[in-house]
Amino acid sequence: MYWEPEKECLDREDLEQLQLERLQSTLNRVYEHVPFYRKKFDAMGISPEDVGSLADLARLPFTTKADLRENYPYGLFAVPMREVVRIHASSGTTGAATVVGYTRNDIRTWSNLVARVLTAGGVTKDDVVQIAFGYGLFTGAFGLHYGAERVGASVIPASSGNTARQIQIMKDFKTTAIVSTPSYALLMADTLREMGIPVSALSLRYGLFGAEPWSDAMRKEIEGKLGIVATDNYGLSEVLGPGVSGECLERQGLHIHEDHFLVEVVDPETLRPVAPGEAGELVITTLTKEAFPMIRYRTRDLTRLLPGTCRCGRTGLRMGRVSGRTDDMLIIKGVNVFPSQIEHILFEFEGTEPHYQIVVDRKGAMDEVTVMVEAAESIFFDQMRRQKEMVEKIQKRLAQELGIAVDVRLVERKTLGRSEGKAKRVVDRRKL
Ligand code: DLL
Repeated sequence: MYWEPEKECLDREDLEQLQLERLQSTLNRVYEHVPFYRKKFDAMGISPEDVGSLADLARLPFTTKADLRENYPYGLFAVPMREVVRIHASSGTTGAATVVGYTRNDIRTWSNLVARVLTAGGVTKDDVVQIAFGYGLFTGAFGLHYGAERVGASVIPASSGNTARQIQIMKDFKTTAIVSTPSYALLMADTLREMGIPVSALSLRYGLFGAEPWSDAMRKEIEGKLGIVATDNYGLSEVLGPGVSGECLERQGLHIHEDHFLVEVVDPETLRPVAPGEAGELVITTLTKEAFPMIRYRTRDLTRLLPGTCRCGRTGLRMGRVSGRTDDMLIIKGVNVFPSQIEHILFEFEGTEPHYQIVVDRKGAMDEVTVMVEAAESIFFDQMRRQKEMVEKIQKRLAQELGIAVDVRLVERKTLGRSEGKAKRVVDRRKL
C-alpha cells in the first residue's frame, strides 16, 4: 500500500527531472537568502546557474554539524521568522544543540512523508497509533504524530516514560501500532511481562521504530515479545526529522523519499563517492524544504545504497539500515568497532537479556573495552561455573567477529540504565 503512489512509484527519468528542477530552486533559495551559502558558493566560484545536471551536485560544498553550530540559532534559516511556524532542536548525542525551523508548507510536506513511512509500515486509518516518543524539541514525537493524523489513524500522544501506564493505555485503548525507539520498545516488552499481561491481551499489530541504530536480532526479539511486525524508519532533525526513509513490509531496505532528498554516499575520509553499493557516510541535500534547506549535509551516518528494486513496487532508491555513526565508532586496539556489531552478537545468546552497555576505559596507553551484559536470573543466580561458561562463550564469539579480544561482564538484571528514548550504548570513561 502506498500513501502517494504517483510519487513513490515515479519513473527514474521523471524523478530525475523533478529532482533537478527542485535542486535548482533550492540552490537559488539558499543563495538568495542565506549568507552562509552565498559566501561559500562565491568562494568556490560557483553560482546556482552553473548547476545544469544532477552530476553537478558534486561541485557544491558540504555542510557539517560545525556549520550549524556556528550559525546557531537561526543563521541558516532561509525565510524570515514570520514564516516559521515550528521550531525543533536536537541536543544531539554529541555537542551543542542544533535549531531547525519549518514553514507551514514544510509541516505539510513533513506530515506527508511520515504518512508514507507509516503506510509502508502497515498503518491505515483504521489503526490506533500510540506515540511513545518524548514530545518536545525532539522531532520524533511531533513528526510521527502529524504523519499518523495525516493518514487518518487515531493518535494517542502517550509520550515516553511512565512505562507501566504506557502498557495500561496500550491494553485499554486497544493500540494497534506502537511508535518509539527500538530500545524503548524492548523496555515496554519487558515491562509487559513483569506486569503479568500476556501479549494476547493486547491488540498490537505493527511497530514503527527509529531514531537509533538497532540490529535485526533486536528486531526479532521485539517482534516476538510484542507480537508485531516491526519496521525501521530513519531521519534526522537537520534535514527534516523522521520521514527521510522507511522500510515497507518487505523489509529489504529503507525507501528514500528521493523526490524530496538527494542522497550520496561518500568515503568519510576522502569525501569521494564510494563504489555503488559500498558502505560510507550518507550525505543529504533537501529538495523541498523552505525554512531550513540543507546542501550536501554530512549526516555522519553509515549506510549503503542497495541495488535493484523492491518487490513492493516503489521505485526510489533504498538504503541499508544505518549501522552507526562515524562518531560512535570505537577504535579498539586499532580495529574499528561499532556498538551495533556487538549488539548483533549478544542477541545470539539465550540467557543474556539483550540489555547491554559498552564501557571504554584507558589503562595506561591502552584502551580497554568491557561489554556489560545483563544475564537472566536463572543464569545470574546459578553456579559460578555456568556464568563463567557464558562469559567465555560470548568473549569467543566477539573475538571471532570483531577480530580483537574484549572483556565481558555479566551483571544482574536491571543494573544497567534503561532508555525511554535513545539508548546510550557506550560509556566512555576516557572522557570523564
Ligand atoms: O532521531 C529523527 C527520527 C525520529 C527518526 C523518530 C526516526 C524516528 P535526531 O534526534 O536529530 O532525529 O537524530 C538523528 O539519529 O543522524 C542517526 O544517527 C540516528 N537515527 C535516526 N533514525 C535511525 C535509524 C531523529 N532508523 C540521528 N537507524 C541520525 C539508525 C538512526 N540510526
